[in-house]
Amino acid sequence: ATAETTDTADAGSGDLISIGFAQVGHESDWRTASTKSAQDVFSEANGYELSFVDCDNDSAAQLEAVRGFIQQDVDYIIIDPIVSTGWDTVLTECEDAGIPVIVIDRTIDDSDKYVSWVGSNFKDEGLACGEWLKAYADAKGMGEINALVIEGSTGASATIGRTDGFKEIADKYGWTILDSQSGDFTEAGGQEVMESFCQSYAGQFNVVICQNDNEAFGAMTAMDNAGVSYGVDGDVVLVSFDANKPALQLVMDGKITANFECNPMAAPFVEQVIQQLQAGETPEKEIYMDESWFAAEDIVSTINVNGTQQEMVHVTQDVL
Ligand code: GYE
Repeated sequence: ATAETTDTADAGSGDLISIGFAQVGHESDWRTASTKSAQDVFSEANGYELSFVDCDNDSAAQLEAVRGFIQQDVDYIIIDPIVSTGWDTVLTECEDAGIPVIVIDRTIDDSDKYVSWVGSNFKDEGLACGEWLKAYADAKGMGEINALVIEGSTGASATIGRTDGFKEIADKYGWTILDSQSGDFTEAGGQEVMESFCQSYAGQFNVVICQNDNEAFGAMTAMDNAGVSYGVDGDVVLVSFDANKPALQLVMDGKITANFECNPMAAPFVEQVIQQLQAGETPEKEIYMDESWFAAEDIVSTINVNGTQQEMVHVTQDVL
């Protein structure tokens, strides 16, 4: 796929701070919110000139986009890395060109040649999901756990963290993960994977973990079509990540049993980093954003994640 560039800059806008943003793509509602956050914050009215590239989930296109920003000689480069590896060469090129890089959302695991990273702890999200499920299953007397996982895009740190976190808890309590397949963080992908799961594991599963809300929407369609009931009154516990508004409504309706938030609004934090750099200050290397864990039923109030007690939020109209 060819990446599409939208350059919102006026020619000769010399006083604006120029920024290139290599975005993952447009696979999910979360992503749409992330893009909007950047476009709102890095507007001309706020003193910025944003070159935005939608990399359409294509790693090669993303490297090309970053190199394009080096050629444009932008002041700062923001990268939301589609995959976590393969970055050191291009980040060295950014460094040699004297352009500071800020990484958002997903992490880069094979290079630290960037100023700051702003995002979420995906492993903690997976651990939280597992610990909540343990408490919920005990409270409901569920017995054996037989789970199916619809993973996000392969190689994305968000996928790796959520998968590892949940698996760690599944191993700890001796649960069975019947299968774990990528739905590519899309609704169509979630539906397709769930359709095949419904055929291969008919009657064998009681938990479905979707690594984002769009996959959960697709999985719901597939389960509806296959006559599988889910949610608080159904046979299958349905869990999701992201907690976007329509998905939280589904939690309130009892269709999604629990949802683990991931905050897409990184841009205001990135702006702080840029303003610190402009002022000659040294920003923090890692900036974690706040997030909450949401449940349809008010039966598990806190869960222990990595040694800290965290609150589960019972979704009501007030939360929406
Ligand atoms: O969960 C998903 C998006 O990287 C955390 O990517 C992000 C994930 C998010 O497509 O909806």
